[in-house]
Amino acid sequence: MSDSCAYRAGHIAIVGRPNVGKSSLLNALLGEKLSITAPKPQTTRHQIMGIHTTPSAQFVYVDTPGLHQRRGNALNRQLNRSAASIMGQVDVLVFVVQAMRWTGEDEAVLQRLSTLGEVPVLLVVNKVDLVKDKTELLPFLQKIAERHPFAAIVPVSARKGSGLEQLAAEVEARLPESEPLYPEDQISTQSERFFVAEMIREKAIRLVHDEIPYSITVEVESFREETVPPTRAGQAPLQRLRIDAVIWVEKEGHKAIVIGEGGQRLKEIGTQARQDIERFLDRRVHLGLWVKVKAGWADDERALNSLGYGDTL
Ligand SMILES: Nc1nc2c(ncn2[C@@H]2O[C@H](COP(=O)(O)OP(=O)(O)OP(=O)(O)O)[C@@H](O)[C@H]2O)c(=O)[nH]1
Ligand SMILES: [Mg+2]
Repeated sequence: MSDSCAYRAGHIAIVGRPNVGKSSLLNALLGEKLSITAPKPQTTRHQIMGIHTTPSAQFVYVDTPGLHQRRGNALNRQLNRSAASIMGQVDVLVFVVQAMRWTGEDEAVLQRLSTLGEVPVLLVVNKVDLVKDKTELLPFLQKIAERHPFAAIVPVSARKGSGLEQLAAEVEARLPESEPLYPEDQISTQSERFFVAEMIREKAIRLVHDEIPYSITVEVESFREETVPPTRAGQAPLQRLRIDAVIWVEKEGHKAIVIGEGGQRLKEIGTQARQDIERFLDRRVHLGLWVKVKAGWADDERALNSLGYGDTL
């Protein structure tokens, strides 16, 4: 018999079609904004690892790019590969769908999950805060339950924070007994530079509206300590982190959109991103942003690799 008090630790992949709230769910589970989110599909482009350690278990979550059916360019194919490759390597799968909305893309994700056999699949029905008449929820849950022998079905709202404790309990019960895999104060294995690039990308995606969100990527070029001399006698010099980053777009026309009239949009992207980065790193930051054109990067396997679109786990 195993000791029911033994420590548990393992990997959990968060999967689903684009825009159902996977990254929002990861952030809500961690209580920290780690993975970027936006009201647009295909926001997440990398596997994002987030570690949550409690006195009884260590949850190593992996948020993934939304699985989609459009064939698309090399970036689209890479996103699907990235999400699919992780599925067979984890202890628990969290399959996220949106309440009251079951689509062909959800069905396609479920088909993939069904081929994995042993790995328990928890169905998370997110955005229940949008369901006005809660009596509608039960028939919806029952219908999906018929499609697959889910280990459990948990309605949640990542936005309102409801259902998360029940979800964590269901996950924990299915993690293997193990010593913690990472130090208890570690929240990710990905670098600060990586998260900084993501925070800049989030603001760029959000502020360009529907114009060009997919053709944006961000590369942090330098990350260094900087001492700013005092402007007045008697003042102490200011210690801050200087970050320079490039926002890559695919076309000259896109560059003009990101920069905006009189540079207004780029300025706003920089201000909002800097605020998030300062909160994340808990220190003063000076952020320098440039917009450059790299034609066709999203359909060039080599360019994708150089921009870091590989798997992280
Ligand atoms: N009302 C409501 N909106 C939510 C909830 N969770 C996420 N959203 C919104 O849904 C949109 C998509 O959220 P994301 O977390 O970026 O979705 P995702 O599944 O990670 O999307 P991709 O990375 O593109 O696959 C955002 O506008 C979120 O604010 C929720 O519980 N309730
Ligand atoms: Mg996401």
